[in-house]
Formats: sequence, structure tokens, C-alpha cells
Amino acid sequence: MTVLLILTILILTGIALWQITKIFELSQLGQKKDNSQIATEKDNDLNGKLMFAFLVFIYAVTIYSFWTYSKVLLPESASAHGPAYDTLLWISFAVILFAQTITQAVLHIFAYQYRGINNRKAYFFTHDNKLEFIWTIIPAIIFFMLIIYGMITWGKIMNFEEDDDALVVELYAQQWNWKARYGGEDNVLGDANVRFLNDFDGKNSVGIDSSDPNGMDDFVVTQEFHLPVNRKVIFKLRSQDVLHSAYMPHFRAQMNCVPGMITEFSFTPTITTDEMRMNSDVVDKVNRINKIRYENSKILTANGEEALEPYQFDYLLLCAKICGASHYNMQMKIVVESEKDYEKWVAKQQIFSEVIQ
Ligand SMILES: [Cu+2]
Repeated sequence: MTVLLILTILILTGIALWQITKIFELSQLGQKKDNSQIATEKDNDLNGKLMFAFLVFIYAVTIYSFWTYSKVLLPESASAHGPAYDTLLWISFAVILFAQTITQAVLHIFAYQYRGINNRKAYFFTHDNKLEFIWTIIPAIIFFMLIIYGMITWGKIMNFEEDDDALVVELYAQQWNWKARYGGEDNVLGDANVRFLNDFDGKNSVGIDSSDPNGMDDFVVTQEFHLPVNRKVIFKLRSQDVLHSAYMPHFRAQMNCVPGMITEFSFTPTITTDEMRMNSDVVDKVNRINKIRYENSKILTANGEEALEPYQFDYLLLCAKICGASHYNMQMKIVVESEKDYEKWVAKQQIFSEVIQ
């Protein structure tokens, strides 16, 4: 309803503006006016200056955006491969920023410098092979280097080996929540398939195959999942219904979850949740959020409603594929902790053979 109202207002405003222009044109009828379609000296001068002003405008917006929004970027990466990924990102940013600064400056300064002036004649210049060669080969070499660098980084991140020490965790996506399954004592996930979802009166929430003995000690968690710090984790990703994407931004990790197949990603968490909460960028961000929450709570309590709880930083698993109505809220908390705390948490979980009894 609100959208319809806004649209109506916009359309009506448009019509009103159009009518006002027509009235203005009519009121000018009696006066002497240059109706020629050929640009005058004044037009050329104005357009040249506007081109230059636009250059100043885009640089001002760029600097303002860096200044204002760099604080909402992610904090330092919490995984072993993260720094390599971040370096790749920043180098790409730097190359793009450098190229865009030069090309935009040249484009707009030339438009201003060589704006139309009466009696000035344009220099007739068809082409120059040397120039063409230079501005083709330089971007080609830079792109080639960026792509090779990106592929090497990607290869290093993705070519993980299945070693025995790595913890295996399955992330199970469905509209619209996440579940995580652990292999239990043997660290081996039992076979699973959506066909088994209805077994055991719906208690088999990720479809574990009860005929596979490996699955009996598996356990499934729904609210949050825990990872021991400095131990490699291999994620096996599954989806029950549509395409989802497991996105763990603080660990610089993202991989699609595709129905009917198992995709994989691996990383080693290097910073515990408690340590990350002490990170100065995170502390600043939490303070900023809580200031907003505090102001909003004042309004809420004035209206007799409950105040908002203060925000506390947590690692998150999010969905990065638009997968339906509640996609925006498809998330799960991740806790990174010491091996000892992790073992304590594992001991509290109920394994599959207990669940189905
Ligand atoms: Cu999703």
C-alpha cells in the first residue's frame, strides 16, 4: 500500500513538473528567443565547465565514501587463508582505483579543455597504431596478471587435502535455516539423503541413512555450531530444496549449496570468538550499533514497549543466494573456541542413535 502511494505521488509530481514546464514555455512565447538547435558559444562553454565540475563531483563522492564507509568493512580475517584473500582484494581495488582515476580525469579534462570555441578548428586525427597498441597491451597485461594471481590464490585456498586431523562438518541448508552435522566420535559423517527425512517421525532432520553405522554417532545442531581454533575444518555442504550459499564473511569463505550434490570448502579458524570481540574494529562497530540500539530503545520504552538487547559480536554463517521470502534471516551463529571448550560442547550433544530412540 505504501509502495502504491509513493508511486502515485512520484507519477503525479512528474505530471505536475511537466505541466509547469509547458506553462513556462507558453509564458515565453511573446519574447524574442533563440530557437536554433545549433549550440552557441555560451552552450559549449557551459557544457565544458559542467564536464569539469562532474569530475570534481565524482572524486568528492569517492573520497567521501572511503572516509565514511570504510568503517563498515569486515574486520581482520579470522581464518588462515584470509590474509591471502584480503591482499588479492586490496590489490584489485588499488589497480581499479588507479585506472579509474586516470581515465576519468583524462576524459573530463579533455572535454573541458577542448570545449567548442568559435573559430577554433579541431585537429583531424584518424588513428595512431602505436597509441592503439599501447592502450590495448597495457590493460591486457594487467588483467592477465590479475587473473593469474587470482587463480593461484584460489588454487591455494581450494586445494585442501583430506587429512585425518581435519574436523568434518556438514552444513545443511533449507528454506530458511541452517543445520550443522558433526561426524561424532569417528569424525565420519554417515550417508544421508533427502529420502530419509520422514524417517523416525520427523526426528531425522537432515536425512541420515540409519543403515549406515557411521551415522549413528553423528549429531545435528540448529542454533549455533562450534569450531575449535587452529584446527582445519572441512565443510560438506548440502541443500534440501533450492540453491543456497554458505557465506562466512569473517572467515572469507563462501560456497554454493546445490540440491543433489555435496560441495566442499575448508578453512582453519585462527581467532576465537572471545578474541575477535576484543579487536578494536569490532569494538568500534559494536559500540556504534549499541548507540543506535540505545536511542531506539528510548523511543520503544517511551511507548511502553520492551527495550532492545545490547548487541554482542558473533561470527555468522549466512545465506548468500536469494532463496525465497525469509532468505534475509537465514543465518546461524558460529562459535570459535579452544579445543577444550569445544570438547565440552561436543560432550553435551545428543547423537543420532539417541535421538531416534
Ligand atoms: Cu538460502
